[in-house]
Amino acid sequence: MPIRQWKLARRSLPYGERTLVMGVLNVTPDSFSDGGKFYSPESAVEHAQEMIAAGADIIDIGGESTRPGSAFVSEAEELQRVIPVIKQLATETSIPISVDTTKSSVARAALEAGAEIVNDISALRFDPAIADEVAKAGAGLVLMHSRGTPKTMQQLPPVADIMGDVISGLRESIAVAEQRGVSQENIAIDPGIGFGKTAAQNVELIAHLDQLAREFTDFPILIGTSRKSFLGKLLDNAPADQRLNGTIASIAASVMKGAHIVRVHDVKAAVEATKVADAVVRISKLKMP
Ligand code: 9MG
Repeated sequence: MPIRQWKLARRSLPYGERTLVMGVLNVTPDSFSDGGKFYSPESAVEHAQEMIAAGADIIDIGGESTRPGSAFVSEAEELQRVIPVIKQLATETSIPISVDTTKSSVARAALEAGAEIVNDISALRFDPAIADEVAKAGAGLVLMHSRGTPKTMQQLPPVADIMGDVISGLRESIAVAEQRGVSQENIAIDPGIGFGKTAAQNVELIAHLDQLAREFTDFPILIGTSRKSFLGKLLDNAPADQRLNGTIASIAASVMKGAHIVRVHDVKAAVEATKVADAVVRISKLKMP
């Protein structure tokens, strides 16, 4: 696989050589997968350090829950949750920090505090001015496909052609980002597993990730399957804390289908899984005619 560079605020991250692991750090009181365990800034920073020791390449810090049905939090509340953690982590670590937000004001403050990536689950639909902040900072931008809002997304009628919807939605978001000055080399794309899709459509998106990779050859592909409810559905309604094996299987499948970055809660397990999947991908590519 060719090695390419994803441009961030103060460095470039090589991708394509091995799968990069993004560790999830939720600083919300109600995070669906970790029960809001890392809510205080001290415990959040400690947990980030554990993920870095386990091999995380990026830490993604979020102060607004995106679980299905969750409501927006105020800008003031979100700032209060994420900024102290970003500041502290930026002084203690050298790996890139990502902020998971849909608000341009939070993106700006986070980039000033030391973040290098903005992870926008609305792909600029909620606040296109996020692109202005990213462009000014020369930061990385994750454009994730979603439908509706976290509050409404699971009530929406399913679309007939989910692949088509993801491809056209991401194309529109890339165009908005570029019109506002974000360079193509700063953008990563994400199919948005679990955001306004049925369980079957989530599986379909993983199965057809290679099609997404062919449509968007110049962009790193990020995917987040970790502990999500479609895994619970496949695993006899297993609760979030019983979905590790399913998560690992979905990561291996995603890597085989072309994912460059995986967003996960369980970093050590994901690092080990991606090492094995990467070795298989490398051999498969060498043997291709
Ligand atoms: C914040 N968040 C929750 N799930 C996500 C996913 O699948 N991708 C990205 N980029 N962010 C996510």
